[in-house]
Amino acid sequence: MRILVINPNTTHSMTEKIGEAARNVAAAGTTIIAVNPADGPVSIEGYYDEAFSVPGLLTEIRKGEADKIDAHIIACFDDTGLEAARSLASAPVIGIGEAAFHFASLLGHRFSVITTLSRSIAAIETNLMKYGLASRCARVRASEIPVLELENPASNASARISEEIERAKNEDNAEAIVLGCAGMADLAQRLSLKHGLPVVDGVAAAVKLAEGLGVLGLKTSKLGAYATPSAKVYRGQFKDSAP
Ligand code: 5HY
Repeated sequence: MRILVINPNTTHSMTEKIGEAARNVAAAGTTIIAVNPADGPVSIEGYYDEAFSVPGLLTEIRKGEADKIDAHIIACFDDTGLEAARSLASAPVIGIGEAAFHFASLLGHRFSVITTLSRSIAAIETNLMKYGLASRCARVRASEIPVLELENPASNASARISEEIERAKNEDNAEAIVLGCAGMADLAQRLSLKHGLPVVDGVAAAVKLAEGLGVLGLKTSKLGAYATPSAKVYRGQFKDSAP
């Protein structure tokens, strides 16, 4: 099967890292195609960046559908544009945040999320409520690391995340940890060994869920919420985006 992994920000080095993390866990016979839009923010930190990342994301979804991709993964922890993408796609669309929450809920009674900046917390908490998993999350914590600092080998990102993991264990009674940024995908295994509890990366979780849905031949329901958008005129710069 072929899985399209879309980094909705426009930082190519992060797309490469995400693609590598996906390929590291992909089953034999699974091809990972990692892309990012040409237009949009270099990183997504809060609601304003999210809004401007969605048009480029949907362009990549549309291309994937035309290419008959077997599944799409939105590799931004806020699951940016997830519902719109599902409305456009027939193949399954999996957000790495939703995937990670479900994996963590299978591994412990309560988990904590460690994301980047405090401004990203609200969207993650809102998604947990939307997905019905807020009661399983002890706390969403910010490591106060800007997203692109995760691309800097000289940064102390891993150490800052480790500090928050220890706080989550001691203060939240967290039994599992979710890494709240696609850019943390390469840290999960090392942090799990260091801190002695499951540390879930959403990219890896999403790949395995996509493979499972693909093997079962399950696709996005087009009844109700994710029904194909109704035909209408779109004007201006989005005139070619009309359903
Ligand atoms: C992400 N931003 O996974 C999110 C994480 C965040 O550019 N990729 C981004 O901080 O919201």
